[in-house]
Amino acid sequence: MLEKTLSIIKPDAVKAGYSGKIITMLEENGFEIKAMKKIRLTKKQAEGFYIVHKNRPFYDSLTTFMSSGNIIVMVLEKENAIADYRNLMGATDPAKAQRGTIRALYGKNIEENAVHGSDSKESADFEIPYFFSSIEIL
Ligand code: DGI
Repeated sequence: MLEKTLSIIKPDAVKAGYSGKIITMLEENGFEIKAMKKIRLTKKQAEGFYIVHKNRPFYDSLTTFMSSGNIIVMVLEKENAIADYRNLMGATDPAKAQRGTIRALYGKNIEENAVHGSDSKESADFEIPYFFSSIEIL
């Protein structure tokens, strides 16, 4: 099924200059970029985005990190986009991510792990409109 998913290039990867390489990987793997912008989240906006994690011990650290620098948010489209992009990202901890995945190549540690991707259709339905209105999506 043709699906949309939300992708974020996180502050660590934007700062390190990996954005272009990551976008190339997305295109080479068949993802079409339907919307894209570079923004910087406030702490409150990062907290709202990660609200499902509000009771996790790393919530404050994660949202501080996500608001520490510029990010690139994208809507990606492809057959089976949600699961396929999760596979291309690799495991949350870059040290455990399969070789050749974005996190294995460009992630630093379990928090500064280069990219985000929606983990389900329900997440994508919350995350895409968090950043984009319908007229901003091709
Ligand atoms: O969907 P993922 O990004 O792979 O992972 P997740 O939904 O379990 O967690 C969301 C983000 O929270 C993850 O990309 C990085 C951060 N995180 C997850 N587990 C830990 C963590 N950060 C720290 N510091 N420690 C953790 O154990």
